[in-house]
Amino acid sequence: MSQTLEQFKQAIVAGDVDGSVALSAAIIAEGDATAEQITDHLSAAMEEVGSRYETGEYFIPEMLRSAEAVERSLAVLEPYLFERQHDQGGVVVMGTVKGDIHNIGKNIIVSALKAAGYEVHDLGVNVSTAKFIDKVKQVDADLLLLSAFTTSTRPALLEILAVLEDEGLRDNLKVISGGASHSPEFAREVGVDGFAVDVKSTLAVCRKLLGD
Ligand code: B12
Repeated sequence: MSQTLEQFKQAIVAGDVDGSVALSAAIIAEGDATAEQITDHLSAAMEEVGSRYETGEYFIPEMLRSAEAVERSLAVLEPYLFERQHDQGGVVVMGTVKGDIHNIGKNIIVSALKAAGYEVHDLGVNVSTAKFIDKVKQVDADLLLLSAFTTSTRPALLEILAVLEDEGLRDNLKVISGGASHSPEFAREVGVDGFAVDVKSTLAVCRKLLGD
């Protein structure tokens, strides 16, 4: 199993869409990988792609091919991931905040939460404050997860928190933020209830805030 997961990770790093889809099917056929192992390998692959981009080894086309490999693999893997759900999760609204279009890390967290048994409403990227608030009300969310990858998203995060407060929605809703460029200090300053850096810590924060 670990060999297939390793090959899967390498296929994503290489931007090999067909290879990563075929390996996703192999992971399902082997049947012994946990949801956490799968999302850990997806994250590690994209972190590697991110650092290759930053060091100038990869350019935007390579990165977008890897992103497509993740997206297509998740489409294959999601039913398998959901079969293995173990938590009785709450209702989650998630999206990338206004002005920000990064979605790879968000999509991985969405899949991991669904796999863990949460009901997840994914609003996509560049999501306005109004859209977040409407969805939180509509589905009576327990958790609002905000992805923010660039530091210029700070006003958007502050606006969402201010509107939630004004509308009296803060008592029954926990807000968690995360994404590249986030630090515990940034999260504290903005005033969210929780912050996490990867799949494992995100699941831990969600469980803690829901009192599981
Ligand atoms: C891929 C990428 C892109 C791709 C995005 C493709 C896509 N479909 O998402 C493209 C090329 C489009 C892009 C564009 C830009 N990018 Co860019 N991008 C990256 C890069 C290299 C990797 C991001 C990634 O996918 N990482 C892999 C995933 C798995 O990790 P992740 O995103 O961090 O997600 C994990 C955690 O953060 C966490 N997480 C994610 N969301 C959430 C939410 C919650 C609630 C929680 C708890 C946890 C959590 O869990 C995830 C899984 O482990 C990063 C650098 C980096 N190393 O992060 C820069 C980076 C994020 N980009 C950056 C910038 C500046 C930009 C641009 C403004 C560039 C430009 N000048 O045009 C534009 C932004 C346009 C916009 N309006 O948003 C900067 C942000 C810097 C800053 N401090 O503001 C970074 C940090 C690069 C850098 N060092 O300068 N980018």
